[in-house]
Amino acid sequence: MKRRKFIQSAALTGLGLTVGTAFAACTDTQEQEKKNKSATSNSNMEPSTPMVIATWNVPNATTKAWEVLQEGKSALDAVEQGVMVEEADEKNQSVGKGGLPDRDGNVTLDACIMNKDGNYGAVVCIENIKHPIAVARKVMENTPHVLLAGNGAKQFAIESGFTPEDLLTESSKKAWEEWKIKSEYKPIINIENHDTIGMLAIDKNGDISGACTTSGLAYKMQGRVGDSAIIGSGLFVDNEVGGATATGMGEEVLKTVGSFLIVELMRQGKSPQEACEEAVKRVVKKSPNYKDFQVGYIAVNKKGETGAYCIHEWFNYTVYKNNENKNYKSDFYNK
Ligand code: SD4
Repeated sequence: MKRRKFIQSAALTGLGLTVGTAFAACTDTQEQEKKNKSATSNSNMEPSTPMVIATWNVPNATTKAWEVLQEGKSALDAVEQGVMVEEADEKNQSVGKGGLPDRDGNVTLDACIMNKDGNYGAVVCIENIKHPIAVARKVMENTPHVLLAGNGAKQFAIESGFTPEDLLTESSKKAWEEWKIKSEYKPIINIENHDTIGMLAIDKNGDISGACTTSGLAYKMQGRVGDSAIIGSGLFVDNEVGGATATGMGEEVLKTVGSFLIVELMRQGKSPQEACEEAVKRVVKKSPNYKDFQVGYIAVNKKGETGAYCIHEWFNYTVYKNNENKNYKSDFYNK
C-alpha cells in the first residue's frame, strides 16, 4: 500500500477507534449521567485534592488509583496501579493484554510515566509484556535512560522479573483475521467500552504524577509508535503547574506536542479547560482533515481544577475526588 493511502486510511481507523468506542462508553454511562445531572465538563472544575482523572469511562482504574492515594501513597504509585487495571483487562482492546494487533498480528504496546520531579520513563513497541507501565517505571527508576524500544524494552522487562506471555486474545485475533480478509482501512465501529488510558493524580502532599498506556491504532504498520509514550505529546507533568494527557490520533498529537502545550498554557495562567481547548484548536488549525479523526485531552492544575476538550462528541473522562467517582462527557469542537 502506498504511504499516502495508508496514512489517510489510518486516520479513518483512528476515527473508528476513538469516536466509536467513546460512543459505547457514553451509552454505558447513561444511567450514571442521569443520576448526576450536573455532571458536565464545566461543572467539574471545582478544585479538590487528592484527586484522580483519567481518559474514558474507567471507574475501576480510577477506584484503584484513589484507594492507593487513600493509603497515603504517592501519585506515582496511584497512576501506575490505576492504569494497570486497564492493562490487565482483556476486554479492553486498546490497552495491554487483549489489545488489537498491528497488521501483521503483533500486539505492540506503548506506555510512559512521569513523576513529581519531572522524571520520565517509557517503553515503545514492546511485545509480550502485559504491564508496560510498570516496565516504564523501571526504566525511569533503574536505568540511566528514559525510553526503551522493541526487543530491548522486552529484554529489560524480562531481566527485571516480568514474565513474557502471549497478549493476543482469541477475540482480538478474530477481529484481526476478519480485518485481514479485505485489509481495508475503513472506519471501524468498535464495541469495546473504553480506550487508551491516560491518568493524572494529585496525592495528599499535593504532588502530581501521570501515566499513559496503549496498544495504539489497530492494524497499524509494524513498528508504528504513537503519541502515548512520547514525553510532551501523550503525557506531560510539571509539578509546579499541572499535568495533561491525550487520547486519539497519535500522529496529530505528536505533531502539535499537545500535552506539553497544555501545561505551558496553564503556566501562563490559562485554566485547564482553556488550555485543553487551545490545544485542540491547534490540532484543528494545523490539520485540514480534522473531521476524519478524534483527539481528546484532559488536564489538571496544581489546585486540582480539571479540564477536558476534544474534536468530536463522545469523548469522556472519569474523575475520582471528594470520595466520588464520576464519568463526565467532554465538551467538543466540531459542533
Ligand atoms: C495512539 N493515541 O497510539 C493512541 C491511540 C488512542 O484512542 O489514544 N486511541 O495514537
